[in-house]
Amino acid sequence: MEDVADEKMQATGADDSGEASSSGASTPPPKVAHKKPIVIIVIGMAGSGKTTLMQRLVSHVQSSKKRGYVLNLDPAVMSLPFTANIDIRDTVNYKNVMKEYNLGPNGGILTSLNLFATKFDEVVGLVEARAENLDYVLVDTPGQIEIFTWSASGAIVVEAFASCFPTVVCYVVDTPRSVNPVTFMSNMLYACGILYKTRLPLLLAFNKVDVAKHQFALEWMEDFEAFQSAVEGDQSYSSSLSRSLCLVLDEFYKNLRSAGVSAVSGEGIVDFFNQVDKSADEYMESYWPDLEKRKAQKAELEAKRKEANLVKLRKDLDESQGQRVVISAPRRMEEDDEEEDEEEDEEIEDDDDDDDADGEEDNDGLFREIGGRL
Ligand SMILES: Nc1nc2c(ncn2[C@@H]2O[C@H](COP(=O)(O)OP(=O)(O)OP(=O)(O)O)[C@@H](O)[C@H]2O)c(=O)[nH]1
Ligand SMILES: [Mg+2]
Repeated sequence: MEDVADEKMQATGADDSGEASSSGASTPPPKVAHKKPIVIIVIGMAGSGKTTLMQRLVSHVQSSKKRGYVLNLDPAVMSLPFTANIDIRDTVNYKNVMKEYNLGPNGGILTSLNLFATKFDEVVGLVEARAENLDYVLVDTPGQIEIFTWSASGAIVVEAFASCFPTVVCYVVDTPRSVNPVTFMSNMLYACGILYKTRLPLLLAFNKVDVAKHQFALEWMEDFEAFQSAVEGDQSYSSSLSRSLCLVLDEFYKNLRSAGVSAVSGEGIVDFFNQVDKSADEYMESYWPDLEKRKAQKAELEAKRKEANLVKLRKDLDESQGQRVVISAPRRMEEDDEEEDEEEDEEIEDDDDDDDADGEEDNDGLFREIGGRL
């Protein structure tokens, strides 16, 4: 897979300048150096323009002589307008997944990503191996936004990157559609959910500004009365809900950065990257120390658990005085159950063997190897 990825990286046209990215706070913690790439995970509703924006970002990275690494995590995309270094479609066959698990298109995409997530440590390993020579890692995702609001795979992908590199979530908003206050509000609720779930810096990319400017959205975010007067005439349930929610979201808006962009014309892309760099600074200042703290707490809990087990073991040894040690009664019962199960299993072994063989064959069919790695 490395060979394939290398080949593809040449195809992206990135040069060897190896320039340091502009990420990092003024005094970054020593573990994450400035040279680490900034990961931009592009998320948004179906049709908001994620893939087109990715194409624009890839071409901007290339033309500004930076080095980028590109990932496609959309298993159902028909054709990509950019070259991906790692493409989920090379590993998981989305149509096979649908057939295999008897799923519709949405379930198929979700399950494909879940399957791919089981291999995501390898993906991050590949990026880590090249980290010194990269400025940006760009990640395209499917329009099934629930992947990032509640599915396990979204959390795995985001956390795997965020635990190694400055990571920024770019939430793409379809600006012309968001002129409707209810659509705007539903976009903001998704973005809010993602912000609080990932705790990462979130950058709103108001896309398609060639069609409609995003000024109205900025006003609604700065002044809730402006938003309320936009929904004033509408007495529907969703409008009155939006009116109430805009008061709640006031605090959330303060934690956001935004940029108006056009993936088609390239308008606003320079400002977009400035905002990305600022978001990466924010990652270093707030997310990274928090991550370190969480890691330390986890290590402390683990050490306490080990110590408690040791104390229990010593006590059992003292009590048993050299006889067989029973660490805990429930465990013993489990063992007894297992022994009984084993006896039963032996009786039906032949049938099971057949089933396993079938299962394995089916699973293998889901994964296509790339260069023997994934
Ligand atoms: N006018 C205009 N159209 C855009 C822009 N960005 C994307 N589009 C159009 O919006 C449509 C959807 O774009 P995609 O990039 O496929 O959207 P997506 O979010 O990747 O869609 P899914 O992968 O299906 O979720 C296409 O017809 C694009 O040409 C933009 O900046 N301006
Ligand atoms: Mg797309």
